[in-house]
Amino acid sequence: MPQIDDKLAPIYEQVVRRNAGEPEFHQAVREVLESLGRVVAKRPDYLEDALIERLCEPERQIIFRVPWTDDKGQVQINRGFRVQFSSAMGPYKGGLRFHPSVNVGIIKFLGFEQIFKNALTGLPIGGGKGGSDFDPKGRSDGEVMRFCQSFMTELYRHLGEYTDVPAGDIGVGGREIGYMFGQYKRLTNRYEAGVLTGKGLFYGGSLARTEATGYGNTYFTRAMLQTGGEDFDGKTTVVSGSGNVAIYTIEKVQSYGGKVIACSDSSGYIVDENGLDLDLIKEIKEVRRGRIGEYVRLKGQGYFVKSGEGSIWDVPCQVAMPSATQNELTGKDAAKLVKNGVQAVGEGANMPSTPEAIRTFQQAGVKFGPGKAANAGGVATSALEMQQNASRDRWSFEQTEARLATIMRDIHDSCYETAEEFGAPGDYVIGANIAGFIRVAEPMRAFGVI
Ligand code: NDP
Ligand code: 2IT
Repeated sequence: MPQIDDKLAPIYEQVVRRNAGEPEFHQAVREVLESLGRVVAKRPDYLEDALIERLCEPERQIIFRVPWTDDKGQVQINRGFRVQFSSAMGPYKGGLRFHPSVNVGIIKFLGFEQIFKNALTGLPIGGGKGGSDFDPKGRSDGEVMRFCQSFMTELYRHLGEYTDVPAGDIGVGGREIGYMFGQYKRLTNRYEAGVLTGKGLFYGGSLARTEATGYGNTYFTRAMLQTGGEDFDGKTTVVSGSGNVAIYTIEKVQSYGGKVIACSDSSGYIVDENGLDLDLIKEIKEVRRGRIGEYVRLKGQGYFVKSGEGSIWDVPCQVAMPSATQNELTGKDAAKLVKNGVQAVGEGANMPSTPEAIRTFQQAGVKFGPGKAANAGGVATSALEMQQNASRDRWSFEQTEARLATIMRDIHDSCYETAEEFGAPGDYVIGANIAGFIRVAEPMRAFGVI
C-alpha cells in the first residue's frame, strides 16, 4: 500500500481530525499526499509556510437552507453547498451536483480534486464545487425550476464571472443551468453570461461543451493506448453510467471504431453484444428521462442486470471507462477486469475507482487515467465558454473541439512526462497529482501567506 511521506503524514492526520466523518474527502487528500512525497524530497521549500496544509483547507465553505414548494403545495427543505476551495489560479470553477447523497464531505472531495484538474488544463481557473441533496428524479419541470430559483436566491451573492463560476455535474444539465442563469440575471439585473457555464446555445453556451467531458476522456484514453501502439479500433469497451459523460464517451469511442457493449444507471446495467445503439440510449435518457433497462424491451436484444445482482465490471472488456460516480469500481471489480484482460481504464467520473482498484490496475500494468486528468475536458471547455463570453464571441464546433483535443493531448503529455521526471514512469496518478500541484503551488508562494 502506498505510504504518505513522514513529513506529510501530520497534514493528513490533521485533515482527518478537522473533517471528521468525511471519508471521500480523506480519500482524495490521501491520494494526493501519497504522490507529493516525491516532490518534497526534491523541493523541500514546498513544505514552507504551511503551503500544503493551506491547500487542504477550503478558502470558504457556504452551507444554506433551500426551501421550495412542490406540486402538491407542500414546502420542502433541502441543503445547499458551495465550497470555494482555491482561487490561486483564477475564479473558483467547478460544477453543481444535485443528488440525495450530497453532503459537505462529498462536495469537499470534489472541490479538492477540481483544484488539480483545473490547473492541469493550463487555463486560469481555480477550484470549487457545490450542489444540494435535492433529488431531481421524478420531479416535474416546475418543481425543478422552483428549486433552482430558491437555490440561486442564496447562491448568487457568492458568484460572479471574476469570483466563482459554477456549471453542471450529476443531476445538473442544461435545464437546471437555464433556470439558475435566469434567476441570477433577474436578481442581479446583469446579463453576466460568464457567471455559469454549460449554458444553452441560444444564450451564451459553447458548442462542444455538452460533449466535452466524454470526448475528452476518449482522447485521453486513446493517448494512453497509443503509448503502447494501440487504439480503440475493434476494442470491446464498457462505459458505466448513461448520463452526460457516459453518452458522449460512447459516441466518441464508437467513432474510433471501439465496440461499446455495456452501460448503466443506478437501477442496473445493460449489455448488448452487437454494440450499443446510442440513438436509443439518448432517446431513453435525454428525452424521456427514463431507466436504462427500457433499452432491452425497445431494442429487442441484449439483457439487463438489476443493481445489486451483479457488477457492470463483470462484463469482459479491453477498455473500461467508469463514468457514473465515486467509488463505483472496487478492488474486486478491478481484479475481475484484469483477469478478463483489460488494457486501459479512463476515469470519466470523479474518483470512481477505489484506492484498492487503482493499485490492482497499476500492479497489473493496466494503463490507468485518473479522473482529475482524464475527465478535465469538461471544465476545460467551460473555460473556453468563459473566453467566448468575455470576448462576446462564438466559436464553431470544430474550432472548440480542436482546442479541446489539444488541451487533452497536453494534459496527457504533462502527466506522462511528470511521472517520468519524478521516477514513476507510466504512473498517471503520480503525474497528474504532481503536475497539478506544482502549477497551484507557484502562485500560492507568490501571493504570500493568505
Ligand atoms: P449525469 O447526472 O448526467 O449522469 C450520472 C449517471 O451516473 C447516471 O446514469 C446515474 O444514474 C449514474 N449515477 C449517479 N449517481 C449514481 C450512484 N450513486 N449510483 C449509481 N449510479 C449513479 O451526470 P454526469 O454524467 O455529468 O456525471 C457523471 C460523473 O462524471 C460524475 O462523477 C461527475 O462528477 C463526473 N464529471 C462530470 C462532468 C460534466 O461535465 N458533467 C465533468 C467531469 C466529471 P441515475 O440516472 O439512475 O441516477
Ligand atoms: O467535475 C467537473 O469537472 C465538472 N463537473 C465540470 C465543471 C465545470 O465547471 O465545467
